[in-house]
Parts: sequence; structure tokens; C-alpha cells
Amino acid sequence: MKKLLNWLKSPAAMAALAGVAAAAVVLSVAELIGAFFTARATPVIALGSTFIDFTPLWMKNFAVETFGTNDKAALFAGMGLTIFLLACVLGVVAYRKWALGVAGVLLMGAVIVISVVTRASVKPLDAIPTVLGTVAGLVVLRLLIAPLWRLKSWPEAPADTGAEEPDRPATSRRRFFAAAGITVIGAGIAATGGRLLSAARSNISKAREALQLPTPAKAAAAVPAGVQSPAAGVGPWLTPNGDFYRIDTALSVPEINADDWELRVHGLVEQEVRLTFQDLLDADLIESHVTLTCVSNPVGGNLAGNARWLGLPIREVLKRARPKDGADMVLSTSIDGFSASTPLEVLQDDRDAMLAIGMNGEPLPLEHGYPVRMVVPGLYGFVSATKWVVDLEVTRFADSKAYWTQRGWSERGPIKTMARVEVPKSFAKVPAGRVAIGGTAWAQTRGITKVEVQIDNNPWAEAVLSTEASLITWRQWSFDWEATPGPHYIKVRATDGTGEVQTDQRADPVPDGASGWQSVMVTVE
Ligand SMILES: Nc1nc2c(c(=O)[nH]1)N[C@H]1C(S)=C(S)[C@@H](COP(=O)(O)O)O[C@H]1N2
Ligand SMILES: [Mo]
Repeated sequence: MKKLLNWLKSPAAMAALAGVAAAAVVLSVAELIGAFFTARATPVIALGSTFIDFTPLWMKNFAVETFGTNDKAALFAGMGLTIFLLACVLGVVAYRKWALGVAGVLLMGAVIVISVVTRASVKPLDAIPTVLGTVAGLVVLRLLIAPLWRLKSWPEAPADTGAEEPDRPATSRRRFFAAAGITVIGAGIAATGGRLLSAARSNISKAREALQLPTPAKAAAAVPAGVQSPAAGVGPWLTPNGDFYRIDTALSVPEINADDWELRVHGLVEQEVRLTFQDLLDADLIESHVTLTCVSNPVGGNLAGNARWLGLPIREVLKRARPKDGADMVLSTSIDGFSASTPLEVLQDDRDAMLAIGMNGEPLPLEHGYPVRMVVPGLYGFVSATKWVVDLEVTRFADSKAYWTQRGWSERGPIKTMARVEVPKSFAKVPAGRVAIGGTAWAQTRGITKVEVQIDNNPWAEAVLSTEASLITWRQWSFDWEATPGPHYIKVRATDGTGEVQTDQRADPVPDGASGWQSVMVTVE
């Protein structure tokens, strides 16, 4: 403890602290001023987003596998640590050689500015918060470091002499720590103020709440009785909005004013089309239940959800644009630069791919794409479900690559047949006797016709299927098991509407979706 305190009094440690305080000023000033600029343009969000875009495939998979939907929190923690360490180094460098320190800070500022202005839909003026933050950081760094230089030339106070004069270094140190502390606290207040200010400025949530969804011209088919698995513990057939999985590259949720929203349909078309939100409200909307699934979902995973979507069939929009011969793909792009490649014919056939504005009777939640997203039955989200969509380019697979395709994923993504066990949970302990096994299976557009369960090495046995609502929604199942004490393995597999049995070939999510049978180990007591 004593050693640590002494070390903290060393000029190097104090210089490092000065660096950290200056970094806190850079970020918080940018955050505060950034409240008046595009939300995605503040340094932390922009750096994080840039980092995500450059994340190699193995790291993305590692992050999703390790942190699941907490991957964003993990990213922020990692960034925080990196910035902290860099700030320490820059502080020490500035203390040793001021010019070099300044160069380092300017370089960091330049990196942040580049990462800010290269974000999609960000204006060059959005660099202003970062520039002002960097200037403020430099001033603070200078103010904190300058006394340290003077400190160096003062004689150390001889220990316990009671002398009055030589205690000046101690006083200056105390002053330094007070100044650094006040700077950090001030930065915290400025950053919090910035957050509150941007929250207050954003009235998107209020506009969303006030939005009255129109009644669909064609209502969703009634959900038949018995879609829910009778096994206790199986998730709800219809996923509430708040429980719906969320996967996207957006570190801060794009905030789009519905009145400003416009969709541009262009490319290989006879007629360029522009669509406003009012156009959508006025159109003949349909409502239908569709199960969305993420390609990153591991076998047995929960990156899938089932909701009732309200929207306009994309078919209708394409009819007005009249795609030219030779076009075979639509590249949909979101306001923040994500894109998906969807086969043109899938958007034209009768599966009712839509531009959705409603989810389970509410306007789309902000994080699920407000005001408009795509929903395409049968395809993984990364090639179809573009949230905050603003652009549809009719093109060809040979000519354009979507966001994830550029990063090693497939260019097409039909959903693979999958069966999942939800109860009992993996490694659960269950009492001997009758145990209800249950879960969900999906093969959107083909449907599920059979689910089978295998206990240990016994023959496969048919599970009881819950009622089927449609071919584009998931289907639940249950299985009564007479459990005997000891460890047991429960395996499950589904058969789709074409008669094909789910493959036991294990595949990773990359590049086009996981496959294989889920196996759950339970202990019966
Ligand atoms: N704008 C945008 N849309 C996106 C994505 C994204 O990163 N950005 N991710 C896609 C992926 S990979 C999936 S699985 C679905 C998930 O939709 P959800 O978050 O509403 O469940 O959104 C798709 N749409
Ligand atoms: Mo996904």
C-alpha cells in the first residue's frame, strides 16, 4: 500500500494520470457538444462502430459466442480499457517530450475524426465535436503537466525535519491531484449532461408512441388454437417485442424522424420510385406472422423470434419500379450503412416479403428498425431483414456485395431446418418419473412436419407437434419422457415440409448458418 502510494507520487504516474484526465476531457467535451450533432458521430460510438466494421470474422464469432447479445457491452469495456492505457502512455510521453505528446494527441484526434466522418449518413460538420474535444484535451494536458516539470527541479523535503520551506513539492502534488480529480469529475458531469441533452432532444420515441397504425387491408390469418407447446417452460409462440432478440451493427440506435423518412428504389429499374412514410400509411397494408432467425444462431440457440408484422408487400413497390431483365438481386441499405442482398424473385413471389412498420400491433420499436424495416420469410436476417431501411437498389449478385458478404459470409441465406430443446435445460437436474420435454422447430417457407426425440441410444421417437400456424412461422413440440435415474442425453431433430430430415452434419454459423442436432445432457435424480 505504502509502495503504491509512493509510486503514485512519481512523476511518471502523475503524468499518466494527467493523460487520463485529458482523455476524459476530449471524450466528454465531444459528447456534450455532440448532443447538437448526429448521435452516431460522437467519438465513442464512431470508434466502436468503425471497430465493428473492421472486426475479423473469427473475432465477431468469438464475441457473439462468448458474450451473446452482451457483445456491445463487452466492446465498450474493451474500448474503455484501451483508451485508458493509451491515455496513460500519452501522458507520460507528453511529460518527457511535450511536442511528441502533442503529436500523439493530434494523431488520436485525427483517427477519431476519420472514424466519425466515414460513418454512413454522417456530415463533415459532425467532426466539430471531436475537434473541439481534442483542443480542450490538449489545453488540460498542458495545464496539468506544466507544474510537474517545475516539480522536478525542486529539492525533495528531507523526511521528518519539520522544516517549513521544503514542503513545496508536497503542496504542489496535492494541488496536482486535486486539479486532476476535479477535471475527471467535471468530465463525468459534462458527459452525463451530453447524454441527457441528446435524450431530451430526441423526440423520436415520443413521435413513435403517438403514431397511430392503420388497420391492415388484409388482416393476419387467425392464430389457430394449440400453437403453444403444452410443456411448461417452452417460450411463448408469439414473442413479445421486449423479448425479441436484437442483432445489428448499430452501436447507437439510428433515430429517424418518420416524416423525414424516404425510401429510394433505383438501379436496374424502368422507373425510379420514392416512397414516404405517409405513402406507406396510405397503402393497402397486410399483416402476417413471420419468424425471424439470425444466421449467427448456434444449434439450440435463441436468436430467433416470432412476431406479427404490419407492412406493405415489397412486391407492390417493385411492380411500380419495374425491374429490368438481368436483375437478380435487391441490395437494401440502412441509414447507418448496413446492407443485405436479397434475391429479387424472393421479394416478388407470394411469400409476402414486406416493408414493415408495425410489430405485434405497435410501431416498430426503435431498436427493431423504426420507422421501416424489411421482413422476408424464409431468409436469415443478414440477407433480408434490413432495419432502418432507406434504399433499395435493384442489381445483380455479380455486381454488388452486401455488408456481411464482404466480411466472409455467404451472399445468400435460406434458413436451415432446426429443432431446439427448451425444457429441460442443458445440465438440468430433474426428478425421476414423467418429464415433459419441449421446444421449438423451424424451417420457414417449408414448414415442419415431424419432430423426433432420441433418449441416449434408444430409437428415435416422434414428438407431439403443436398446431401449425403457417409455413413461415416456427412450430412448437412436446414429448413425454419416463425418466430413470442417472445421466441422460436428449437429442432432437426435425423434418421439413419437403420430407427432408434435418442434417446431423455439424456446421458453424459461418458462412451460411449452423446445422446439426442439438444434444442436451440432463441428470435424473
Ligand atoms: N440496419 C441493420 N439491419 C439489420 C442488421 C444490421 O446490422 N443493421 N442486422 C440483420 C440481422 S443479422 C438480423 S438477424 C436481423 C435481426 O433483427 P432484430 O434485431 O429485429 O431481431 O436484423 C437484420 N437487419
Ligand atoms: Mo443475423
